Amino acid sequence: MTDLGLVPRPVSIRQTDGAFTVGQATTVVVDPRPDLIATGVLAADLLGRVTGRLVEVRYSDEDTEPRDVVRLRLAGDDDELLPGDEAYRLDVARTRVDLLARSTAGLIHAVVTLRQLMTEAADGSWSAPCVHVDDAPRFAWRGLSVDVARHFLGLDALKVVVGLMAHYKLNVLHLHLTDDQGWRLHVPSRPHLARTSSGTAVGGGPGGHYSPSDYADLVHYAAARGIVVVPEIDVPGHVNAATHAYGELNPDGVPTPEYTGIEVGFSRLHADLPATAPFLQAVFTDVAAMTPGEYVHIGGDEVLTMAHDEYATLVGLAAGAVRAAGKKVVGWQEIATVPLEPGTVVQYWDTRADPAPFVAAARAGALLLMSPGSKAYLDMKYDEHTELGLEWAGHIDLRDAYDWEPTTLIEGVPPEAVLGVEAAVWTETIRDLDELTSMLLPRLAAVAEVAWTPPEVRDWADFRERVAAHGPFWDRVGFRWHATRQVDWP
Ligand code: TNX
Repeated sequence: MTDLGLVPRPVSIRQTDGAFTVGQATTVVVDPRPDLIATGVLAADLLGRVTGRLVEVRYSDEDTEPRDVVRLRLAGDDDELLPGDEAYRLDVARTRVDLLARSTAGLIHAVVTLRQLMTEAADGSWSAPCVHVDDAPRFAWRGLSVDVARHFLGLDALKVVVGLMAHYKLNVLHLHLTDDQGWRLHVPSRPHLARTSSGTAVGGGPGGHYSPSDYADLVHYAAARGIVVVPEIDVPGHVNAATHAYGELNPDGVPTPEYTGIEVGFSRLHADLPATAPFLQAVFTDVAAMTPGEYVHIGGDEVLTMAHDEYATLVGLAAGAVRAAGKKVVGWQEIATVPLEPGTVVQYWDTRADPAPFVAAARAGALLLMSPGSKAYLDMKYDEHTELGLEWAGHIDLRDAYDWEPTTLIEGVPPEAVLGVEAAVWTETIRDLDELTSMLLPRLAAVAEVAWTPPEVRDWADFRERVAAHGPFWDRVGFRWHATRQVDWP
């Protein structure tokens, strides 16, 4: 198990003798169905990149050529797979590789597992050991939240992050698109948001924003890799970029000055201003329209200068607009203090705060997303020597990010209310993709295993051995990463 280096660890894996070697003639074969084309191309592209060969894709519903194929198939009723939409089976034999799943998302997981199994021999050929893998995720929501507001990350960089997420079987990219320091998504009905407030970033960085077509490009790129994008428009605090663009959102009618510091909690909307409700309605309606996924995140965190009634009114307006547009609401843990529709997703983060409202919300029908600051906030420093990052939730070395159990972390939470796990990376101190990956790697791999692998087969000693093989992979791909001394890297 250990020596195969799979992260996250699959539910079950059996190794047999021999290996499959990718040769000149190896092709990817898929059923002739339009929804499998993109997945087949992705598989061929990944195999081609690993091996440096051009791998072709063919469509066929027969298996007349049993040799030298990597066969992707959607399961029928009599195929045996673990339960769930994302389950997959991977069979690597000496002559061929079979990937079976109920969905393209499941097939992508199988492709990723195959890719992680491939190693290069001394003669430059690439092989995967013969294995039988049966696998499925523990949690439905396995996310990464990226703050593109404090520092902007361009579309190309975000696509690299999407690829990295797919490599660890994560399936939700949560984008923190707005904050005091910048507004990063053009919203057609409020054009001044991006026009006036996207050119700033923490410390006077260059800023930037996504046009609707950039955003659609990202959403589709992610979807092809089994990843859904959840946009966050953070209200009713963290709104200086909005109040800078639209003075009507302020009691004196005057735009607030731009902000490039890193304090939190000072900016706010006002429930009693006539512009406020139409603003929330328009923005969330537009953002929902750009979102093929089921969820829109309304923020709701760190509103430090508002009476609770007004907070509840504003959260209610934002949530109402999201629901009216046919989407489900996600919010940070603070929204647990207001009445929520059942099925609302509440995201736990603040390990310093009293969890009682959060527990009560879960008991009343909310779903819980676990992003504990002290485990899953990958902008925390690894240790006191880490150059980048913050420290408010403590230091998070690899083992801290690995050794925790989402269903028992908070006493009194019903385990079945836990929808999933999400890592988060805030970018007050992080300026570009290299700095970002230096904080994500290796810890993102740890959080991904917490989210994917059942607790019975999850084990730190085993993980630290498996993850060691990923260092050379990150080097090969060109990711900057942190070589924590908790692992004996090769
Ligand atoms: C808390 S997490 C915040 C963010 C900061 C982050 C820094 C959350 C909902 N709010 O505004 O960027 O800490 O770690």
